Amino acid sequence: MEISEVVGRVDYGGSLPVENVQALASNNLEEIPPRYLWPEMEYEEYCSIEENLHIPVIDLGKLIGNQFTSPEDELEKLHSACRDWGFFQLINHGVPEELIEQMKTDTEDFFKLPLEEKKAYAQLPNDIEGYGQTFVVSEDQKLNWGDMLLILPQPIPQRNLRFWPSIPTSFRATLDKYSTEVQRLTIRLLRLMERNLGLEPEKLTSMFEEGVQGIRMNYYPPCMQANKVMGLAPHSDATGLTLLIQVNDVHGLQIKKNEKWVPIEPIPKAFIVNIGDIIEIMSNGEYKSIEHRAVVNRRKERLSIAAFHSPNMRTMIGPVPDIVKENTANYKNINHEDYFRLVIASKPDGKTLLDHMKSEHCKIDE
Ligand SMILES: O=C(O)CCC(=O)C(=O)O
Repeated sequence: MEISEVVGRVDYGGSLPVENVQALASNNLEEIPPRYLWPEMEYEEYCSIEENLHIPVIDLGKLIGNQFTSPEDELEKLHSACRDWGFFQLINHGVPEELIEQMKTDTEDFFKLPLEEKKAYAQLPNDIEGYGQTFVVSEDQKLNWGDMLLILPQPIPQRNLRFWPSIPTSFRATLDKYSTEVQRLTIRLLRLMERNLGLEPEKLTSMFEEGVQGIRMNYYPPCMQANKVMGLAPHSDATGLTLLIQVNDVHGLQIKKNEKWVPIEPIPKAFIVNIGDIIEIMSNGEYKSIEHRAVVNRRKERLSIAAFHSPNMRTMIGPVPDIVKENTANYKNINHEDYFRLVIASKPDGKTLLDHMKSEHCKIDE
C-alpha cells in the first residue's frame, strides 16, 4: 500500500507506549515518578501581572460581510497578530455554539470512561492516531502529565473509524460535524492571510484543500506537585494552523514571548488560533510559529481540544515562491511525507524542527 493512501497509519512511525497518566494520578501518589519531574519548571521566568500581556483578539465578523465597519483595520490587526504574536483569539467565528458545547461534553464523557473502555481506542505500534501519547521517542525522555486521544478526521477517505469512540454515542457524529466546521473556518482564515501576505487568491488555500486535519483531545489530571510536572512540553506546532478550545474552566496554556512564559486566558466562546511551523515556512518566516506549553492545576483536571490543519499530502513544504521572489528562501523544500516522518520521529523540543528546516541561503525551486 502506498504511504499516501493512509495518512498517519503506514510506516510514519509512532510513539513508545507509556503508562496511562489519568490512572497513575488516581493512585494518590506520595511521590511523582522521576520521568514526570521537570526541574526547569521551578526556575523559569513568567510574565508578571504588571506586564499585562494579552494575545490579540480578532473579530471575524468585522472581516466578512459587515458593511458598517471597515475590514481594513481588522485585516491589519490580523496581519500583525500573525507576524508579532503567532497567536490570537478569534471571536464571532461562526462555528455554532451548540456544536462546540457538544464537542466539549463528548470529550469530557470519553475521558470519564473506565480505562479498559478507553483502551479499546489505544494507539497501535507505528501509529500516532488513537488514545495514548505522542512523540515519546526514547525510554529516557521526560514525560507529560497528560493523556490524549488523537484522531485524523480529514481527508475523509482516509479516516480510520477504529479510533473513533462509539461511546458516548453522540461522539462520532459530533466529531464529524466539528471537523467540517473547523476545517471550513481554517480555509476562511487562510484566505485572509494569503491576502495579507500579498498572494493571489487560492495560492495558499488551494494547498489546504483536502488537507490533513488532526484533532487532539488533551486530558491533564490534577497534580499536587503541579509546579514540578509538565502537562504538555514546550513545542511549536509542526502543522499549518491550529484552532484550540479549552473544554473546562481551568487555564494552563502558556506561550513564550520575549523569553518569558505568558499565560493565556481564553475568552469564552472564542477559538485560540496559532500559526504552526508550516505557515511560518510557507510565509518564509514572516508569520511566526510560537513555542507554547500546557501546565497542570493542583486540584482540578484540565481538558482542551486542538484542531491541527496541514496542506494536502501532494504539497511541497517550503517557502511560497511568490513570497520569496528575489529574496532569499529561509527554509528548505521537503515533500510532505518526509516532513511528516520527521515530525513524528522528533521529540517536542521548542523550535528544533523549524531550525532543522532552516536553509543557509538556499535558492527556491520555482
Ligand atoms: O492544552 C492546551 O491548552 C495546549 C494544547 C496543545 O498545545 C497541543 O495539543 O498541541
